[in-house]
Amino acid sequence: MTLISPSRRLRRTPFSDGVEAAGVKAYTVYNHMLLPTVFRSVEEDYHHLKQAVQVWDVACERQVELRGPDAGRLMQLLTPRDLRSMLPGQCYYVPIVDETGGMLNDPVAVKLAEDRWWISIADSDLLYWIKGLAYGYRLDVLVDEPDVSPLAVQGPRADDLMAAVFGDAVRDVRFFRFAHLDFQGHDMVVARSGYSKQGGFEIYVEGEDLGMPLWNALMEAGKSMDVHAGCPNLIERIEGGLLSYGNDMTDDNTPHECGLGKFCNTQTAIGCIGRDALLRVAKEGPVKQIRALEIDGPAVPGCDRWWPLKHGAKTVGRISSAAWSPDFKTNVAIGMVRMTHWNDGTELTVETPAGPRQAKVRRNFWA
Ligand code: THG
Repeated sequence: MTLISPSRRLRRTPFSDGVEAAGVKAYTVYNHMLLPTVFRSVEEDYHHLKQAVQVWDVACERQVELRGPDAGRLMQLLTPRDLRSMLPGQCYYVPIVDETGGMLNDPVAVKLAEDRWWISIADSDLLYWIKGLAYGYRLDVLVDEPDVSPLAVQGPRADDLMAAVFGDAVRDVRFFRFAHLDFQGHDMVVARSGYSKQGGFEIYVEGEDLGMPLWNALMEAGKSMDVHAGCPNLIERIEGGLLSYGNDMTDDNTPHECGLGKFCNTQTAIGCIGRDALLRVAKEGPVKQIRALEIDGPAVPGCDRWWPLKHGAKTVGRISSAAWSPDFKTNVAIGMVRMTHWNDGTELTVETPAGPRQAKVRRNFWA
């Protein structure tokens, strides 16, 4: 792997100075923005995340803001999840699909008010799809990307660290809800959410001025809690079955293939784009689906292309994410497997760059 060339197109974040001072070792690019991937080592970061608390620069989880009388109508056009009972103060994980039922993104929708939403997007240029729909449907809504940068606090000690900075009220915020809390005289949206299974919060920081003051306040308050800079951890998110758009699924996949059928209410999400296509796959059922898999042998290399899953000479799927799990003492993986071979315990062969390996389909993820 070669170094990344800095440029104005590859956006820095309000927390980049802190990330650099903390000794970031590698970045990836996500929504045209820097996303740290390693601080000490992926394994050390993993153990620390499961034991203590980390502060993550996830500013690359960019917001698409919908503002105006038709914001709610546009939001329901975008997703097959039924939003009718969603209240301001709630966050929903929402599949976004195109007219064929193909996944365009899997963001977190944040309902700020009836007429104001943030869509906290995964790595695809969803802004243009949404702008196009708002224009084409002649909706009374403004669609833009505000300068809002999430900072995540994740790990078993996240409640204590957040309480030290935002006060004890943060402890009462429920999962996938948010509250408005004060930081140095500024109102911030603080949600109990985040891209790990260790628990924690996401602070939606508006503008860049408060980025480093907040980063520094968390680092200072967390000294006695062994706080460290961290980032979404490959091993932990595979164990937890958290999907990565562009890796584990693309616009070729329906939400049902991605195991996101539970976030679709295609019958009642009247008017959503892709409804007819999804009603068909929901009725028939998908013919391939995301599965957890175990890969035998020593640590596999990083998965930067799909690895074929074989049964004899026949290709029956592919692995899209894989890593050595120190806790489970095996390689944990996420793949897409054909129906004929997706049952728990099915033995397959995976063609890794390190040679063929035995792989076993698992019913559940590890977390
Ligand atoms: N937080 C915010 N924005 C994001 C992410 C995030 N944008 C990009 C990316 N992550 C979007 N993808 C996901 C994937 C999984 C989850 C959230 C965003 C997630 N899933 C939980 C699970 O599957 O267990 C909970 C889902 C639920 O029960 O509603 O949290 O992380 N702001």
